[in-house]
Amino acid sequence: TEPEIAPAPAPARSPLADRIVDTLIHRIGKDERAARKHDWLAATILTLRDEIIDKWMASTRQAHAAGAKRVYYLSLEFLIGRLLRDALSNLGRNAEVGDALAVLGVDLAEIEEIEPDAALGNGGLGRLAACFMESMATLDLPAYGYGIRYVNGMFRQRIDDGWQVELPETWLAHGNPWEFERRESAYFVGFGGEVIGNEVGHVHWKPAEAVEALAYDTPVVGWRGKRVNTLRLWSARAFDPIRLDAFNAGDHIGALAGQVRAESLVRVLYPSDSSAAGQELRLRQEYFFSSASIQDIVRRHVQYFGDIRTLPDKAAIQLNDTHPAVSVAELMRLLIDHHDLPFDEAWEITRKTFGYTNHTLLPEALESWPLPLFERLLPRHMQLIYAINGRVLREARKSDGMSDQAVAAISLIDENGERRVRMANLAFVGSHSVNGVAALHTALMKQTVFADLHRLYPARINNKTNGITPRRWLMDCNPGLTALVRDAIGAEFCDDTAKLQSLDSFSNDPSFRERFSGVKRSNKVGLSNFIGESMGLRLDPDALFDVQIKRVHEYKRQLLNIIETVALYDQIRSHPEEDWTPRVKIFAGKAASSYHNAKLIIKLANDVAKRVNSDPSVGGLLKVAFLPNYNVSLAERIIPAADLSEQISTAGMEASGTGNMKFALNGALTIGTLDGANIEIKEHVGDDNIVIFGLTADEVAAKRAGSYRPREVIEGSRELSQAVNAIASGVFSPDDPSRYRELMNGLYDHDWFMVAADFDAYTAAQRAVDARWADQAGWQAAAIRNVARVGWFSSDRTIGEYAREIWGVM
Ligand code: 26Y
Repeated sequence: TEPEIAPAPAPARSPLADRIVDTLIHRIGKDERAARKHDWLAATILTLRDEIIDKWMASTRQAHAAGAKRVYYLSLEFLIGRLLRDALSNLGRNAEVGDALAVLGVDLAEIEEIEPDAALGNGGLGRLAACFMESMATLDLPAYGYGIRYVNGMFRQRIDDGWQVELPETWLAHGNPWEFERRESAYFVGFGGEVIGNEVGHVHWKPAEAVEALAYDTPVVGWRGKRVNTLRLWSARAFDPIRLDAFNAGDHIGALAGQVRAESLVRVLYPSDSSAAGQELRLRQEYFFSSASIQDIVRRHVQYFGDIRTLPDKAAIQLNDTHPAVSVAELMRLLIDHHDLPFDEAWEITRKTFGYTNHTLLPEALESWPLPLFERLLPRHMQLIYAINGRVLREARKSDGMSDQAVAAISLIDENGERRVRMANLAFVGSHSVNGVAALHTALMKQTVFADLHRLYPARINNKTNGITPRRWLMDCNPGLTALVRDAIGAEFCDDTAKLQSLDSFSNDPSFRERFSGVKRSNKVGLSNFIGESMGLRLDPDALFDVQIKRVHEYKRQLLNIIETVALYDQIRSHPEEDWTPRVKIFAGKAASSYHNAKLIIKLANDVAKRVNSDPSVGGLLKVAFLPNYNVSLAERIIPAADLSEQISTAGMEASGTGNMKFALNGALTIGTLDGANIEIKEHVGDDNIVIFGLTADEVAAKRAGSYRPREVIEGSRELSQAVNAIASGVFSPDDPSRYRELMNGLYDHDWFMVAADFDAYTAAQRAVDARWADQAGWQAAAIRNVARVGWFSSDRTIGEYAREIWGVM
């Protein structure tokens, strides 16, 4: 018989639970019974925020009292994701808040899940900015992030019949409980008009139109809540929200035109990370946020320190790529026109204050603006850029051995064809430091895009290899692995990921390997359940999970992976008797809405998935899944469940990559090319714990310069030609057999991304992966060594280097 058990007394409500309920009632206006999940989420965030505010103010006061130098990170993108879990765990309040909510009948994990992602960025560059913000707070650096409060961030991706469809993402639909509107911090930002006065006398810019920039602040909590910094995002509004004269005259729409114009500035994130938009709205966005940020920085400096000439001692401004590069001209304008400094002094202050980070060498992503457009929108800045250019070119001509060609390459104005303003050159000459984001990338910067500028300013280019925050990308997204590691080596790694090193010897411990693979398996079960529920695809958690998740771009070569998948599919079908490794190929990623080939590659992945997944003859040996709407939260789900990390860009083209670091930290093995940070990951984990294949950057350059004939390569490889021909002839697209003909013809004709050239090496590497997988003990040991040896790729290490070597704040 069942023993009789008295019902447990309802646990008493903690003061924290009372505060959450109080917030719910008084700030959301709901009682407990009427509250829905979103109300609980908002009440929890607001309660937590109230507690954060004290630390926030203490951080500001402390920086002020110390007269500290501040860091300003200017970025058009911050790809933050969800904030609640991150903030809770950084404050060490997870359990406490979870318990308080449980007493109220609310599941913390459930409400964490409905927080919308703040997706104010495209990909790597925006996510890096978010990791950096967290690390700057963790390292107790007084720092501000500046960006735009887009109403619509990164689009939501739906897959309709295999095709990407872009939908607006409305992350602000339920309000944003994290942010504070700062009505007192508003700035005038002008556009167009004319410049009055001349170089000698006092110059004054009279803009033809203006908007007001309005600040919204979000707290950024560092690890252990040591410090809380500010992410300040600008919104825009018209000075006269409504023109009453026009309204009264019956022009109801025209009366609101100013407001609409202002709002259009902050409406959308440009969803491309590969080809510069070149549109007026983009330049307006760049200037809008640069001007507001620089005005804010200058105002704060003058208010705290009195003398604008000490700016470089008290402010370090980092430009996240060239998107905020017009800030260089904006600071010059404020120093000269508003603070009456002579040009030379203003130039010295400017250069000492700015640093510039380059994130891409792709020529089509290098920003430049048609001169007439720039001049019309920013006439005073155009003058200043001419003046800066005059100085730089004089220096260049004086320097030994500068050819006319080199001088032309250094010029801020591109004179080939339509004249354009080169933003990378402006950022370069306006900064005391120019950095790349991985060793190879930095070396290539010196050899290619910036070769002549590097000769003129040889001390300026430096490397800062990227990193990721281990809080979000290990401790928060992979609690199972975190607990296991803590049991094995203690908790010190939570404060210093270099300490993960002590895990290394555990790779030889069979019982630890067992537990390690148990954690991985349970993460895989979790992901399988998610995929089962969301897309109705059943996966075997014991198969090898082979993952490529990132923006879809030809240089990242999802196509190489898909073609190899087709070849493997073919092999399995023709040799079913062989001992194939069961694999799940997982893809996710968005394509820029105007990028035809990238969208076609998404369709191809889906077409291949459809065919392979419904073919009983491959049994459970191969499955393909394209997960829709890749974002930060989905990455947090997938990465802990990955066995194999695909980092297969054409060598020389991926500046760094940061996904590669996240996978390794979560115990996946990398299959990759010698590109970006893969090279440094290989140096850290050791040659035996990574699978490298393919052409080097030098070999790619040589092939491109020489006589590379992809057609011969394809025809020379039976597996490759079979796969390419199958795709080209419509085997995967029976409803439209010619769908992929052009895409495949591109491989035959030029193959810029070396898919054919690297195919055989890639296939061989994949078969080597199969062999390694068969030796589970060896695989787990290598995976453990990855975790133990990639602590160096923490963004704390990266930010420490920026702080000491660029910003002078540590
Ligand atoms: C001008 C506009 C079209 C544009 C917008 C966004 C151009 C580029 C971008 C974003 C580039 C980007 O995300 N680059 C990535 O930066 C990461 C962080 O440094 C690198 O890890 C990654 O290799 C690089 O592609």
